[in-house]
Amino acid sequence: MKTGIIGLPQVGKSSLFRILTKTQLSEQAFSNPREAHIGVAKVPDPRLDQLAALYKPKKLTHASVEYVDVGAIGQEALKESAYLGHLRQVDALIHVLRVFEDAAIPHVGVIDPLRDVKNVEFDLMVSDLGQIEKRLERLEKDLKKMRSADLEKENELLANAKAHLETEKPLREMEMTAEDKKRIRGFMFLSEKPMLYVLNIGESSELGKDLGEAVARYNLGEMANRRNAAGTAICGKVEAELAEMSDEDAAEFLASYGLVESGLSRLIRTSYHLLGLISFFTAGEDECRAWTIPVDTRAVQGAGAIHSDLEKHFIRAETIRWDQLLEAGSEANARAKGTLRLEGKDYIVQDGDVMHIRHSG
Ligand SMILES: Nc1nc2c(ncn2[C@@H]2O[C@H](COP(=O)(O)OP(=O)(O)OP(=O)(O)O)[C@@H](O)[C@H]2O)c(=O)[nH]1
Ligand SMILES: [Mg+2]
Repeated sequence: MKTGIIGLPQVGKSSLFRILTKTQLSEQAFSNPREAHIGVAKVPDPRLDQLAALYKPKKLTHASVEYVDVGAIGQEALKESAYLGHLRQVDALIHVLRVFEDAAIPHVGVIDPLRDVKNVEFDLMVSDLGQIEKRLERLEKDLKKMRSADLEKENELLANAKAHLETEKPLREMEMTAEDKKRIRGFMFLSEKPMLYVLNIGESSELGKDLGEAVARYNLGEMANRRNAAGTAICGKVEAELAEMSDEDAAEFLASYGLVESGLSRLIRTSYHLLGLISFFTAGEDECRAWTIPVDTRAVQGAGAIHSDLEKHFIRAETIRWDQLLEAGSEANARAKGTLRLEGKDYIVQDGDVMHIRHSG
């Protein structure tokens, strides 16, 4: 699962990418605006950290998400096939918005993130619309030559999508059946991708408060509450400093700003959930680990995320919520207390479950 980082020129996209993925890229690597950079970020998870404190495992493995940093967005960039190609293949988008003031770094017009959101959304929709129109022309010709139920369905769906876009609403807000979604999946429409708006705010003495209020203050609440969208804020400058610190120093630094966690942690988690992903855990003395699965995954498929053999030879999953396990102090205690459950193949795995897969293989 990949998340693309987009935004207008010089808003802090690459800076965010660098702190997210801790990728050491030379300045030169950033000089080609049509080149995409791909990196992996660990998904911070205090629940997993607490399980690790209990088990003291030899190995601790967090979930991870991939991020893609591309050059600045705009109608011109979106006409380039290399640029479009990078963006199409991601599963969700993060739109970085400039709020920080810095006279040395150019920005088009005054600071106005809502305007920037609307402009970029418009560009994404124009790009999708162009693609749809091209396909509709082709379909019209093909349908004249032969009748096909499949092509007719596609034609109708794309005509609906076109009408939807013409009301200036992104495809992520369109009502679609699972079948419709599948039918248009191949187009990889940009405005259909889940969207996280990220306000990159300046430093302040009340950073905790300012981060918390930013989405409302810059009038993004309405946009961020729409279907398949979310909003959050970070302070890129402070995050860059935090990234250089030890965990202890970072915690102290955050506390001095009245924060319990960094904006970056929240951002990663929000983008993880926006992708429709949750984590379940396996815990033991060898390894404590988070496994990534889509919401509504059955236990037997969850087992498959660990190893295909576990899926094949699945018998049952010993399951307990992470906090119940911590409260019990051990699996044996949990079993005695009755909080450890035995779940079958069709159990829907919940975010934060700790599972032990029993298998016959
Ligand atoms: N003051 C301040 N400057 C920042 C912040 N984030 C980035 N910058 C600066 O803004 C400039 C652009 O940052 P980048 O991260 O390269 O921005 P970008 O969006 O990737 O830029 P392009 O890829 O060229 O569109 C650099 O000089 C950064 O040092 C921030 O939070 N505060
Ligand atoms: Mg950049």
